Amino acid sequence: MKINENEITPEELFEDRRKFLKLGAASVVASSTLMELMAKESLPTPNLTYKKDINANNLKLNSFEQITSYNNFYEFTTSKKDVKYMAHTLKPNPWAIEIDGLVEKPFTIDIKDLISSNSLEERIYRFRCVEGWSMVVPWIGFELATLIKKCKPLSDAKYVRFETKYDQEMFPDQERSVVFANIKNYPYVEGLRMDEAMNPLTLLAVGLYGKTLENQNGAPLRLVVPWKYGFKSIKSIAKISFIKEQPLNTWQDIASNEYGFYANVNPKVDHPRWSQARERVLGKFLKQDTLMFNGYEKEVAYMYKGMDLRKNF
Ligand SMILES: Nc1nc2c(c(=O)[nH]1)N[C@H]1C(S)=C(S)[C@@H](COP(=O)(O)O)O[C@H]1N2
Ligand SMILES: [Mo]
Repeated sequence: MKINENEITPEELFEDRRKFLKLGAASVVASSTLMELMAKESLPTPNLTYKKDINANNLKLNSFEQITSYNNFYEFTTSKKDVKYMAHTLKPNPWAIEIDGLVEKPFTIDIKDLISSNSLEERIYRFRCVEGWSMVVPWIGFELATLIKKCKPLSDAKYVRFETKYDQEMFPDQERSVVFANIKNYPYVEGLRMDEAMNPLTLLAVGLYGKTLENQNGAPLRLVVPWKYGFKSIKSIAKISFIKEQPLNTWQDIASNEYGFYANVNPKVDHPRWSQARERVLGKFLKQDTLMFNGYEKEVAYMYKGMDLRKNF
């Protein structure tokens, strides 16, 4: 079995690379078993009641350890491995979520009440970061559409805008702005077109693996849009606004030539600096092909009919 150098998992994905290499090239075939052993760990104690996903696509879940130890959360650091050690400054309880903009009546709801007023379900989704890594996550949450209906948006509300909480005590980089060179880039902002927001796949997640979200994954409330690159899935949401015009999302604001508003996973449209044709699942040795709309073409392609996906990246 011949392995191409760029197909080998980067060092940071290995807890003990040297031990791994000592086993030699002959053990490459056995390595997937080894990787599974390395990734195996105890599951968290569940504290949420939810309806299970039947996992119709038979997706292979990443481990709790993997999902909670390799994170993008720039309010803390760009080091994916360090987020979990820094995220203790985030205090997800109590946590107010403000609903405003073009709605019948703006309101604020605490996360506890939001959770208890919705029936939760598990959604096992593929998750693809624009950087080329991916994972499969058993999220717990409810459809964004159910919240939107309760918000009673007015007819000229065409987009939904999300904001991460702004609190320099909880999110160190909001004060230091080491990660984003400009302090004005905070709070992190994301947005969806109304039909995307109402799509049954679009989830507001409050947990994973049966337990309320770890801080590093965006406690207590984060968006999950499985057919879009991971940066659309904004963490630690404190504000949801209904608006008329397409919002400027943080990454588009920082580099509009590299990150657009739509950010639909598309193996045929490369990032200006790298290919999007393939991806590496966390913990896997070999890369795999990236699927159109991340494998959710059947459920979402109709929303983009007639749109130039190269221009609307
Ligand atoms: N507020 C906020 N949300 C964010 C980010 C961030 O830096 N800040 N990173 C995004 C990116 S690039 C990815 S890939 C996912 C990572 O989610 P995870 O750490 O739960 O895997 O969160 C997204 N949501
Ligand atoms: Mo990402």
